[in-house]
Amino acid sequence: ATAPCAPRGALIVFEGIDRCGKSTQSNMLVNTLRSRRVNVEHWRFPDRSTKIGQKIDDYLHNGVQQDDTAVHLLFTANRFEKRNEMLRLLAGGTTLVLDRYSYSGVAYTAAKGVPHLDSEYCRSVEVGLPAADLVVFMAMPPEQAAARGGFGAERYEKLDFQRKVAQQYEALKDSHWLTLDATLQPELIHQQVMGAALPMVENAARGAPLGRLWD
Ligand code: Z5A
Ligand code: MG
Repeated sequence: ATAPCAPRGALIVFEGIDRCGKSTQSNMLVNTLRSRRVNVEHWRFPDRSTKIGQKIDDYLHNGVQQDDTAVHLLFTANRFEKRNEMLRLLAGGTTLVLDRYSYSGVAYTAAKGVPHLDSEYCRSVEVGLPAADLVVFMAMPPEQAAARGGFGAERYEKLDFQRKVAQQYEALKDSHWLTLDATLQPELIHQQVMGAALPMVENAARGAPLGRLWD
């Protein structure tokens, strides 16, 4: 067995199609962890506050055209520009809860069906980022997600496209994924999230090594 590393924070990621409840559940998780005195930060990707993030926002929100490969690499660069800060916080014992991460990067771009932008290529450019200890995947039929309202405001918010994204996510699942029924009541989902997240926080505090994408 490998020797344990230094205590660290856990990396917990929320993923799923639009409107499945990632922001709701990641907020609830952060609040409950804080109430239990866990040192935790809440981030989202894309991080629209950086220069790269502003370009992404222009593309998603403001109809600015962009080459598919270029925009894919902007999303990736937006994670890499935060990589050192992520590593520093985790090493210092802060748990990071992320609202979307690399899995969104792969699933949304691969869903476009551009020949050279397949899932394998999309994963390859994420290599070197820290891997999540836990991916909470919030599963829900795209029709039901669309019925929650708010679809149509941004570029990818179309039912057909969301179906393709859901298929891409299916192919990414690994042993770190917890798939939850996102159509349940928020409080019920939260209990399941807590049941999975707390052991990850404890493992990380005991020095479980941080993984690397995509080992
Ligand atoms: N993207 C990409 O292409 N490449 C990348 O690398 C990354 C992202 C990182 C922006 O994402 C876009 O960027 C996104 C992927 C792409 N594509 N699109 N479009 P975003 O995270 O900024 O936006 P979003 O996915 O559209 O998320 P959202 O609209 O913020 O949805 P959410 O956070 O999953 O859901 P929510 O806001 O928590 O809840 C939605 C509504 O449902 C709201 O009214 C809630 O009150 C309600 N809700 C929540 N939970 C429940 C339950 N359990 N029951 C009933 N109602 C609920
Ligand atoms: Mg959200």
